[in-house]
Amino acid sequence: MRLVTVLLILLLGAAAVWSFAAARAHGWWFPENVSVFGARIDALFDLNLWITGGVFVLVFALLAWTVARGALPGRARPVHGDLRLELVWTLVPAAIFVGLAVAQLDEWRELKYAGARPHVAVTARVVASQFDWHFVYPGPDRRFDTLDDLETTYELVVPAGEPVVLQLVSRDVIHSFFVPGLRLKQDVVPGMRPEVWFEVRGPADLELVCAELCGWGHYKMAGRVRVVPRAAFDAHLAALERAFRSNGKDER
Ligand SMILES: [Cu+2]
Repeated sequence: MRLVTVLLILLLGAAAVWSFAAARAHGWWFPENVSVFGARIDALFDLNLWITGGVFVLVFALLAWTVARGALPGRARPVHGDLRLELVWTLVPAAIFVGLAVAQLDEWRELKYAGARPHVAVTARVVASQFDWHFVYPGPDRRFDTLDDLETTYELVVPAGEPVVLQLVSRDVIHSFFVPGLRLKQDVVPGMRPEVWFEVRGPADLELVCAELCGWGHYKMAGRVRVVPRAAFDAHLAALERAFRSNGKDER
């Protein structure tokens, strides 16, 4: 019976490790990264994955060893108050976490600090609400909350080859703006207006999802981010403006 348990533990551990290797090989992974920043996020993700994977393998090996050895009559020994052990399991994880925190400081600063982001105007405001995404462009006067703002839904069009800054707003509860192809995820918290930025070199059509369980319709809170050349972006804005000025007469 003990042998079966040990084998099951080893099998389960091996299956888990295999699933990660197979996932990449079969494309059950993130979609291809198109953001100029994405490779650095992927490197951090891989670093985390290797560390947690190593700990996972270690724990499963230890578990199998403990079951194989500890179940022998008279060999199991209860441990109470082992200071050395407690120091090890406190200090080692603490060192790993502090190391990870330090390792990602540059990425955090460049992505999250308003002062470190590219100095360009906000391209669009993203408005999250139960259960869809709206996008507002500042219009010809380049200012938000004026009468010429252009609003659209579902599909956000942005220019390629230049930094894009988005301002995120929620109308109700906490949502999360997640574009896997950009390796970009940011919570949208009511009462706050976080800004995110990214840059994509060429045209791309990306999936946008809400990554925060925000109510019964969370599953359908999807959209697209379409990255197009600058000229096509300008044409898109011009078309939106024409539709807006025609007062709906252009729409059939
Ligand atoms: Cu949501």
